[in-house]
Amino acid sequence: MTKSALQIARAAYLPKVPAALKSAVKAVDGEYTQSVADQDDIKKLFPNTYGMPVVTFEKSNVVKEMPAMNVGVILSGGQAPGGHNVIAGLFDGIKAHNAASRLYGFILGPGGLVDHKYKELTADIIDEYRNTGGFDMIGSGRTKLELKEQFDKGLEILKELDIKALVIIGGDDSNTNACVLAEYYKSINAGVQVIGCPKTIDGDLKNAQIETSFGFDTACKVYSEVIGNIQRDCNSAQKYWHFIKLMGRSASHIALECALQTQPNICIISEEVEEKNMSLDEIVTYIAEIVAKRAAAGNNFGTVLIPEGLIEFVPAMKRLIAELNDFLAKHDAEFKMIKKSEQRAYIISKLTKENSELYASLPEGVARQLSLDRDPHGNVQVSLIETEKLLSEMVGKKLAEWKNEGKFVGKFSAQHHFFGYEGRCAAPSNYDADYCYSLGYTASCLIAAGKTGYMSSVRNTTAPADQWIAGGIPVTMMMNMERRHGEMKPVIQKALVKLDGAPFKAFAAKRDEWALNTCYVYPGPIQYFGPTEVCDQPTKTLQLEQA
Ligand code: FBP
Repeated sequence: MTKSALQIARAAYLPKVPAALKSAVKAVDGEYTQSVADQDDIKKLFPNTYGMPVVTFEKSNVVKEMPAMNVGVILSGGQAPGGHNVIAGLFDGIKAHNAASRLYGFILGPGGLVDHKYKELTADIIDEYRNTGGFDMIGSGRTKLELKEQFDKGLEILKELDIKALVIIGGDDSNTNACVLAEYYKSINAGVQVIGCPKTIDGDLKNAQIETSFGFDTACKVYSEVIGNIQRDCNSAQKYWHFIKLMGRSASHIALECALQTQPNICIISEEVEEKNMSLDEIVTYIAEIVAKRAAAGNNFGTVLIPEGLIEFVPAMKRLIAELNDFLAKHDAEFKMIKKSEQRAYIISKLTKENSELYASLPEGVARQLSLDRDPHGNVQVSLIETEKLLSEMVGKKLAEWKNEGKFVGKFSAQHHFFGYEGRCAAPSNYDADYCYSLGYTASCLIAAGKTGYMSSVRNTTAPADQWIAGGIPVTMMMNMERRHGEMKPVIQKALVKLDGAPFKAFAAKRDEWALNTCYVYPGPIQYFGPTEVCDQPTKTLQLEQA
């Protein structure tokens, strides 16, 4: 396989790790823990894994002989830069404990465990993938591991391969399921430990114990590079407004981080929209007013960042989608009989007044998306809605009205972008390469210490890597009860953008200045070699949160 010069040089990069992991370690148990909420319920549901102490690994002068052990690993959900380094760290860790230990990767996500699809990960395979982006070493998938039958089927192959520990690398849902699996295997004395690792570019798996999910750092840096490039283009030609949608299924952490890195004219934060109960029209008016003010100063250009999940945070849209879901589920046959050209009018005539008016105000394409393309569960596929086009069309319409009224004197011409897949498999930044390798290595230490139901944790990551703290957090500690598909379930709390948190406050303090003036920052591409202030900076979000 032909490799780029960077790939070849990058393969030799040695990730920086916490000082404790450079020698033999001892596990130091901290205080016993409680779940973040609903303690009685969670305790009842996890009798074998509830309340365990936080673990920290410290340097030990005693090198203990560990028995050889087979370990399995699964990549779950969307790709995130650094996944291969988690596996490399895990591999090096179990080999350091005993050279005869073996690592098996389950193919294409949790489904590989259930369907018994796996491959042994040997040193030559691992070396091929060190410091590379992507999940292609073993692939990933979105099969949910949640049923007893799946757990039992998985146990068959774990027994066959003599695997004593399983590491699940995933987001909040996958780690919740990892914990349920840990509890189940412990309850039946299966002899299999389960350890989780925090992954997702969305950055929404974080809490008091987990500073960040891996991949967020690299993905945001890739998007910020491109946003910076667009801003320079935009500032050079001074003729376009760029509407840029950024990935992040639900939370707006990516949009916020990119705004902090690039200082765009506008960035919408979904959590604020929900908190302020903003309508689509209010969002459009907010954008149009900035466009008009900049135009009045002769600046017919600008940038707008839009989080992918925005639509579902607009309370009125949420209500419209809910009514549409119910209505179309009940009247599916009747709806399909109606001529395409008449479907829109039909829906407008059937919805309640508020929803009908909102639906009628939507551009044709978006309205069609809402009523036609549904997922297998009958839900609107909101991620397919081109929010960037929806907003720019509505802004354009409003500005045309204002032009007639003499309130807008400029030109408005829009370009659209969606950045998501471009960043999910990028070569991990130094931060992610180091963080991921350390998470994987720490997972091996948790396994060696006999732990199960823990998430690998590496903290203090705004300090130099030497000072990072490796350990493990009981997953039950991060859980609360939430309604999911009509049932109360124990889940890890999803971390949305906190409006009283330092990153949002830093953005809110500056956004008016960025809106009217042109304060663009051009972060440039991720640098893998060079001075530490260029190569090793964590995200602004993390720096502000930890300050
Ligand atoms: P994870 O939460 O599984 O890490 O995935 C996040 C994500 O990248 C979202 O940002 C995005 O909405 C979604 O995956 C896209 O999913 P898919 O890869 O299935 O198209």
